[in-house]
Amino acid sequence: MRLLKQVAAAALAAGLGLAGNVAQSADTLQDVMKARGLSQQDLLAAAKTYVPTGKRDEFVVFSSGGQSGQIIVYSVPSMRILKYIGVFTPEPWQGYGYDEDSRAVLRQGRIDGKDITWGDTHHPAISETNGEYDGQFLFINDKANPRLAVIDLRDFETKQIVVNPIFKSEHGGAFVSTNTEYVLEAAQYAAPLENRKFYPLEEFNERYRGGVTYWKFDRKAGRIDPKASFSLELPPYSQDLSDFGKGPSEGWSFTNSFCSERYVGGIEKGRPPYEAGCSAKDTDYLHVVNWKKAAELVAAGKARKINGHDVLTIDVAVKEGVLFLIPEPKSPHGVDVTPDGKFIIVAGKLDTHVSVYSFEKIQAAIKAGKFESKDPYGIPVVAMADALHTQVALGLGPLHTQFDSKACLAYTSMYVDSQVAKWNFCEGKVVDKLSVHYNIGHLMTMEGDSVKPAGKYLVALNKLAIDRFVPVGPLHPQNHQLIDISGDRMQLLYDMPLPLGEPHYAVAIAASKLKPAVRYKVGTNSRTDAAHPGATRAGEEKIVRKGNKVEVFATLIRSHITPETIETEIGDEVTIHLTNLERAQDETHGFTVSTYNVHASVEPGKTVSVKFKADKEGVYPYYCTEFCSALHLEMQGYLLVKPKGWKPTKTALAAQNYTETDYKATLKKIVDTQAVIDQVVAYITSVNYKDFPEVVAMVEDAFDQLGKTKDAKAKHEAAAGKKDWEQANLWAEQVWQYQVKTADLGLRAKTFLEQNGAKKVK
Ligand code: RUQ
Ligand code: CUA
Repeated sequence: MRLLKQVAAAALAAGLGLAGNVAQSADTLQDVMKARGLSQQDLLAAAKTYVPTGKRDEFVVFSSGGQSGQIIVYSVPSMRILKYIGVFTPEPWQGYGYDEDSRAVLRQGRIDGKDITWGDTHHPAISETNGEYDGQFLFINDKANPRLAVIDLRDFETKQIVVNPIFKSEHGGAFVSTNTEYVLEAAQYAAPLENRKFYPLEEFNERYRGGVTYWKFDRKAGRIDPKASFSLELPPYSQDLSDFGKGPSEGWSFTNSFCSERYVGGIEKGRPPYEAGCSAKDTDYLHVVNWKKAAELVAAGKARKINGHDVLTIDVAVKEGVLFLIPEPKSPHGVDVTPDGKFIIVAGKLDTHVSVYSFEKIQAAIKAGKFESKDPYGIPVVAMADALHTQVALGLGPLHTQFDSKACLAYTSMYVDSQVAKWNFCEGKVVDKLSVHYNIGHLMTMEGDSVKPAGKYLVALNKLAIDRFVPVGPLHPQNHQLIDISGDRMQLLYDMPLPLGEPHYAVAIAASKLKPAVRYKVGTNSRTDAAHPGATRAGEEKIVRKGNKVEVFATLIRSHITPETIETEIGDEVTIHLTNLERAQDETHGFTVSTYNVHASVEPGKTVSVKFKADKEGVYPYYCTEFCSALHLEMQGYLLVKPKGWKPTKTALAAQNYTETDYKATLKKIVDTQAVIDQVVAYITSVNYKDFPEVVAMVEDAFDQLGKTKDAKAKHEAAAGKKDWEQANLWAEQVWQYQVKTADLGLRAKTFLEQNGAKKVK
């Protein structure tokens, strides 16, 4: 109790309980507890998850976005959502699917000429080096339309989508080998491997097949190399989850199945449904594959081409000794290799046990040629008894297993029991159980798939939320529950609703391992990492017309889009290349043209193109869609779509009639603002600002802005010399605009320095 009180007091000191309407009336932690009906346990949980402003979380989670076809990024322990990454589905904020360059990525995901603009994402995987997460790349699969995507963690953007050449659905991916040589994708519902080929269900056993694809990853290019990838043909057993071996089991991979009955339903014909026929037998098969040897066989030309893709057929795989089966209890779901690579843990959905298979025993049986039988396709079957290390009764509906930083400790989700079981896989005994809400699917520990799990936290990815949150209609959010696993007993800390599809699996990495960029090299196409042909430097903006093709080379910088007018004729094909000239952190500009369904997110340095046919006469405003600066609303322009053969009758724009008095007033404003800037500069240079890289960048940017005043100043003075007060006043106003941006940055830098303990120099 004493300790709890101390923690609670510390939490209060950290600012807990100062939010919301209780803040006015409740000044002590006791008051807050009373007013909000909180227990000591609640406060402890709150203190463990609270991250004060300015501080950051320890882990970053990449969660599948389920039917949204996206990835959700949040951080632990605060469970704050950081980003949604558009993967298989257009995502307007990032311009994903609304600019040409990202559309090119989505187009890679077309299947047989069809645009597919959604995905059912299930399993994300982080790239590994020597079995440890390296934070460079992220992969995720699409179960519905068998595809795999590559996301680069330098910018958290989707770079590539590959379509599985032989499957019609998949599930057991993405999983990576210990040095990310391959990304694995296993089929789910069996189908003929040839594309556009019909065989009746009566020929299921002969013509339908499952399989597993090993996508070759080229780390240097940051892309999958489809030509160097291959698949292994497997029987139509409804393959499911998979995992790569590591350590002693390096070079091998493991894939479950859940309908080795090969049952074909048909309730409309009076046959018992799939669910009955697919769970009739007591066991299904764990597929054990020597993928290293399989890759060698493919390299040696032993594969067959199916749809132009290398496939190692079952008979070759059997003959060459790269494919084996082991029975596993009824309708299993997860298969997870332990961090030491010695054991393979299989959870049987319809069995109360988890089965721990020993890789050593499996190898011994294979080496001795000790098989209990062959399956109908001639694949040798190792007896379960010869492969098992132990079986542990955990409860109802065990699904997935993850690992602790402490040796031999594992956590398994139990769907039917709505519980997490903590157990010891070396000794085969249960250690602790915790109820979760409700019907947990996957669970995930920090870096839990790697050879070095980080422990500390576990997230339960619950399928149902039921009564946990304020109701929002019949469709409920999912519930991710954060659990403290640092002690002997598990402690539930936090419930987070995830309202963007059903996240199946998630992976978490230490935030310190991620090194995302702040800006692109100017003129980069972020989707290809190459120089963008539409890249434009300051002062080189132009509009080029060739026939009916209009190409605009535009730039964006606070707070203007150059050019500010785009004149076209009806029927023109318009391409607008946009380069963000900013170097400052977080100075993203957006771009859209009214009614033409285009949008781009242009981060500092990026070049991106939007394209459309100007097929409707009219006047269409375009503007910056990110609130980037005080004059953001003024970051605008007009697309003019003129009728054919239109001729102007008026040649000058309306004048404002500014006077010398206006000009002088603006000059005064400039002098006053400069005084503010000088004060801020005096402060910044009086302290050790150079010790703060963030501030150095801001100062650079500020002087950048200030540097632009030179040109505008020359213009207003020249105009004043000619007594053209309108031009003089407006160019003077432009000088002031640059000053305002400079001052804005300077003040931000000053605040930063004051809050981060800058010290006086000299
Ligand atoms: S799923 S709840 Cu991994 Cu697709 Cu198991
Ligand atoms: Cu740029 Cu708003």
